[in-house]
Amino acid sequence: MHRLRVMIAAAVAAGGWSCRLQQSFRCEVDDNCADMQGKGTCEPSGYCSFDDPECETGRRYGEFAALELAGVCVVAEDESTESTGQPGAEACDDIDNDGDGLVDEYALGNETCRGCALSEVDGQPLWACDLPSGTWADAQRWCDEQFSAQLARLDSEALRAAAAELAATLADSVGDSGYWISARYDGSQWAWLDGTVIDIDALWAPGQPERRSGEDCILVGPDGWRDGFCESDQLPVLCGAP
Ligand SMILES: [Ca+2]
Ligand SMILES: [Ca+2]
Repeated sequence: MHRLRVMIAAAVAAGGWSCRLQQSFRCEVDDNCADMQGKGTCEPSGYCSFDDPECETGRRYGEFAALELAGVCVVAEDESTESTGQPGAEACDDIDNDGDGLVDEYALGNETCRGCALSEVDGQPLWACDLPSGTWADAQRWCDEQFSAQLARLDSEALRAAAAELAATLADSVGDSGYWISARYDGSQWAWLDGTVIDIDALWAPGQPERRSGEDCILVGPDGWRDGFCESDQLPVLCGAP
């Protein structure tokens, strides 16, 4: 109980506390983990640990770490999730911390990463990156390199609605175009990267598609999809599950 009271005090002091006792507490620096018995450590996972000689690393997560970490010994940094099987909280660090096969995806406390806004819709991760990724092919490569992901495949109404909502927040300069996604014209039909044909007729933005020569890649705007020039450069990119 002593540790519990101390952690509540620390959480309140750090301003990160709301009214639910079962809520976890995230730290940014060691000072957020202040304990009356000594100072705690803010681990790379974003949760506090405290000295415990029974742990190999000498540190054990406090009660207010994420549910799967609370009370668990901290694992040495050079031991990956794969080797220990111990899940961690996903963080923007180029590592699949929680062992779900996705790298740097959305998690509570991991809402932005490398200039991208992270979200999850229908259990699918989205990385909305309002940055100059390049052409459609560059964008696909970029999703892979940054997040071991690929251009987003918007299979459900919920995913399409989320993409439109994200596109509505884009700067005016790109608002007329939108995000690159996985869809493109394969020479005879519109299809996702894996070749699955898209039932696209109801998805076009007003006035689209224009079908000018070379407009074979899809951009998602706030009001629907448009056919864009695959070689258009410097456009934002929406990455999705690999
Ligand atoms: Ca992960
Ligand atoms: Ca990570």
